Amino acid sequence: MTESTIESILHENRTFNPPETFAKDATIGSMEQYQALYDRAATDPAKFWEELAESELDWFEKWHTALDWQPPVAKWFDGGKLNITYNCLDRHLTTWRKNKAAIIWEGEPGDSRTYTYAQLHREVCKAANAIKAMGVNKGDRVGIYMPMVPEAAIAMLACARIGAVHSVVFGGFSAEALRDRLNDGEAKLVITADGGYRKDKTIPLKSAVDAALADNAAPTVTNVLVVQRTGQDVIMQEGRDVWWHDLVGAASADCPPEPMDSEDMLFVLYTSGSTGKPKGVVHTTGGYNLYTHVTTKWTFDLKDTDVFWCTADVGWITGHSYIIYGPLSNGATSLMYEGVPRPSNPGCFWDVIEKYGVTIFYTAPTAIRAFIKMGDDLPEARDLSSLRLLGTVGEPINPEAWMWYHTVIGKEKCPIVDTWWQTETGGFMLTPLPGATPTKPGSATKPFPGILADVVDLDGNSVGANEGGYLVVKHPWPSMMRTVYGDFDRFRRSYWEHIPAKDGNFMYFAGDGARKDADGYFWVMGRVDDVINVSGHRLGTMEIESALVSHPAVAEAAVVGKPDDLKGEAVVAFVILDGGYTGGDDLAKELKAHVTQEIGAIARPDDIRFAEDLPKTRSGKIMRRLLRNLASGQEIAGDTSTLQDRSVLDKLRG
Ligand code: 7RM
Repeated sequence: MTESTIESILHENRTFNPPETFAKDATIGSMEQYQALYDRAATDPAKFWEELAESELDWFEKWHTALDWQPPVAKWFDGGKLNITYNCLDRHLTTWRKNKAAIIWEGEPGDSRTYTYAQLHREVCKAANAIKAMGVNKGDRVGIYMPMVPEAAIAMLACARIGAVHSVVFGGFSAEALRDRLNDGEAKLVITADGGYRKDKTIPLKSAVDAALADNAAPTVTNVLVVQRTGQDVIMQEGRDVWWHDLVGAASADCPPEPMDSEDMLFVLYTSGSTGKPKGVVHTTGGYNLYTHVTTKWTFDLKDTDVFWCTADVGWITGHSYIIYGPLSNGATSLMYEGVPRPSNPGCFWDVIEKYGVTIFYTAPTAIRAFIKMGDDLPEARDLSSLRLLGTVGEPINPEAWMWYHTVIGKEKCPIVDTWWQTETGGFMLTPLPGATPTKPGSATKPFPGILADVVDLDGNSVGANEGGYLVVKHPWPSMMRTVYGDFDRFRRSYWEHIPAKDGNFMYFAGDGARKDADGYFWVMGRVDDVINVSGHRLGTMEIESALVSHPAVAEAAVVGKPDDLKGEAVVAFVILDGGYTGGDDLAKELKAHVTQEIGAIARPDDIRFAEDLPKTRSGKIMRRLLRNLASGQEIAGDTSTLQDRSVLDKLRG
């Protein structure tokens, strides 16, 4: 965050009450109701969730234990059997929702399709039978590397139908990043497309899969299932690659849902941490189904008439939880959009809202800031009167952007839900309930019922009002991650050992800094580890450093974030070259391209600074804090007494 953002958040004291008409029709329509619900849940969280599991989901067999908590291992609804696709599809077919739109897809260029619940069910069953025929069994992992087309959702649901574990890799990741994730998860099958549309161009996906699998570099993968999307030329490898339309097209539409144990793995999704390679975050079936269901229902105050649009890509957790599982479990209409705002079509989001009468719009602060730059004329030229609720996610929202969203898009009549959560949490942790919670621009307000969140110091003591500290959760919740795929010890170290247990409460350490104000409102300040947040995308500085060091010219690299008006943070890389290389524009360009090749365009450094040396402690640790000051052009702040060689700083300052 920029200094002016921090400044304005610290002094933000405007409050916006839920509009009366909104509160009147809301499921949770007052602060008293929220508080009563919160208090009841906090007294006995397991009982609270158990009652909801009973009333909100369909189970093939009931659980014997609501919560089994052996920190840090939580089992929710152990002994229960269900299938998330039964809750997302089958159960709606015996109601009027059978012919309701489940997914409305607005594609590029000018394509569109709608799937009713009955049609989606049929496509999922066919795809499930197709992947079964390719030898995928319950428990096997399937990589999904797709553009934003309905087949991406169908592929995920097809895996869940037969008990296979999906591992979606964002289509913007490179072949190298894809290969690492396929290998870590030991995927048997990859589902992809020939290509996808991105900003008036097509991106090759199948050829990236080919590159990832070349020379037997991902040996567990035996097949590739390919959706035809762009029609671009691809090479189909005999015996390995199969077209979706051939195999799924011919498959039977009869596929009973596999009865899954509540704690059976549903999916793996990779996310960046402060050390090492990305972590495979593991989510399981019952708890995740319940939590995404209930958070979607209450936070978006869902009605059967809603057209719900979450603008995330299905490659991120937001797409998993709030395009697919949460909305479909509720029988809602979920809109999926393949395009992105771009110079040739800056008003495309407002066109989509007008075209489909979107009622709930959920996007990221970075997008909102980009819209502000594009001017008010674009949204003002469209009819946005269908909107009744707005949401934001991914990074702290600066009060200016919040106010613009509130006035220009929401016309001062739509509540804004600022939802704080993570890949690891599966669903919203801090969020307003729109009919109840008065909002303050820049605050994610209060914990969702059943979530015991707090701000603590490193000893686990709650800090006072408006004092900064670490954001923690003190009681397990149904959709918490269960482990890091293949590395339970890393799970324990990353989330459970930073803060000691207090009064028998183990604390989940989120990696974010926060404060609570005198009203108990949470203000999330951003990461306290070496994770940076670029346009709402989470990147580990160490990943980018490893990518840089893998270039022959680079001896050492240190990556930090620098405040950026549009992206939240920009990537700045300090690079020390090997002897024989000299820094310059060409090499900087080459290194940026190298990072794009190794990870993907989202990790491309904005700024490469060649240096002779890096500021280090006497024990050899890079002092990133000083590099962050340098990168943002600030004065060096704080203690520099542990710095080994003070002249390094002067040289870097130039
Ligand atoms: C959903 C998602 C998680 C990190 C998290 C925060 C930041 C997300 C907000 C936010 C302030 C918010 N998953 N973050 N939402 N910060 N206010 N409403 O983004 O795993 O990719 O990232 O994102 O730092 O730790 S994620």
